[in-house]
Amino acid sequence: MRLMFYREVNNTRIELVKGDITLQEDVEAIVNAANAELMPGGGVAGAIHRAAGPELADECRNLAPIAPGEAVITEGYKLPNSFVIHCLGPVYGVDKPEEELLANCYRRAIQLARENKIKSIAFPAISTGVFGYPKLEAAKVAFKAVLDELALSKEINLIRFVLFEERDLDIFQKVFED
Ligand code: AR6
Repeated sequence: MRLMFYREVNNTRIELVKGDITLQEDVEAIVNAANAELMPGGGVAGAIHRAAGPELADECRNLAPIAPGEAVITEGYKLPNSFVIHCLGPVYGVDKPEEELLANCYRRAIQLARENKIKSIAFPAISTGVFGYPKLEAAKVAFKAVLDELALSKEINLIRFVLFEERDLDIFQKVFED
């Protein structure tokens, strides 16, 4: 994992790193870019379920389906994290209004963290893979949603964006610096 950039906002450290969401050992909760059925699938969801083991899908079965913009929380099982917060992002061009639905994912995830006394969370770039959300637009929505939510309380210590590809890190960094 490579720390690229950080900033303090209202008592919270916001970090950008290049890395794998399943290898964030120092955060209490990681966020899954889930599907509606909360089943393994590809991308982030596949990686998280593989690392957590089959008990994660067992717990998820009782919580599915979820709608775009919604989030649910489970245990982390074999992951190094105590919790997984599963968010369903919008499919770009299909689930509308997509900005609002994507923002809801980030905000709801942070709210669930707060409700569960979680102080550190790592997010992937929700909806920017299979769901086709353009990265630059997604980065803008993600930061705004996180900043809006953090303005409401000081309880979260760390929010980390974990970008899988160098190019995505560059995009998120540019938006973050603006
Ligand atoms: N760690 C961090 N980021 C990752 C990782 C990883 N291990 N793997 C991929 N990414 P996606 P979505 C990046 O497709 O667009 C699944 O099949 C990836 O480069 O995982 O919300 C589910 O089952 C991309 O930028 O999520 C759903 O059906 C970003 O994470 C559907 O895909 C999100 O890619 C969800 O699609």
